[in-house]
Amino acid sequence: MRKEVVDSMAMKRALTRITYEIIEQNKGIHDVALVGIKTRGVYIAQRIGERLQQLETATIPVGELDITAFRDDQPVNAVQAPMAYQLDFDVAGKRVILVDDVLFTGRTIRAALDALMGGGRPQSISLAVLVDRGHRELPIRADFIGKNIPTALQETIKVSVTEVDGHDGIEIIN
Ligand code: 3GP
Ligand code: 5GP
Ligand code: MG
Repeated sequence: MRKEVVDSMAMKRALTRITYEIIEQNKGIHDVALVGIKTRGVYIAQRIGERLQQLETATIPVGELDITAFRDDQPVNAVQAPMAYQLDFDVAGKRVILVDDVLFTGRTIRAALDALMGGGRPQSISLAVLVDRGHRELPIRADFIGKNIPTALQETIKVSVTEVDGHDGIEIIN
């Protein structure tokens, strides 16, 4: 069974709210850099980045991380390691905001923190997610949340973004 819980307009508003919260919390966007986690986190980061730039008339770096091979519950593929950790800008001194579509156990974010710290010493790291579905297995929480969607373990959240899926929206599938 599928149920749409967030439509494209509501998703847009949630991203707009996150954008304003980021500006407020950082007192502007000085030194702020966004890092999206592949796949859909990257598009969400790009959208937040565009809105931030429009509102603050400044440019900010938007990078991407692919940490799928580094989750502690996946077999590690050493050959992929250096590539997947690569970021196209220097995080040293930056206020990095990690961006992902869904926060679940927290293991992806733990791996992303490892990846970021390996590339320099950011001034700070915070986390923005479109959906927090609960079920954390690590002491990790998001600083900016689009929508809290409590789920049962066997349910999944389907996040659609126009860039990949042809439309925007969030569904619960069970
Ligand atoms: P994403 O790459 O855009 O984040 O993990 C591959 C895709 O499968 C993810 O897309 C994610 O949206 C989707 N997915 C749905 N349920 C799960 C889940 O429980 N774990 C993971 N890792 N991905 C899930
Ligand atoms: P975690 O590492 O916190 O368990 O899971 C976070 C990552 O797994 C996110 O990048 C997300 O894409 C994916 N994920 C986990 N659960 C779901 C889910 O229910 N729906 C979607 N779309 N992605 C999920
Ligand atoms: Mg994801």
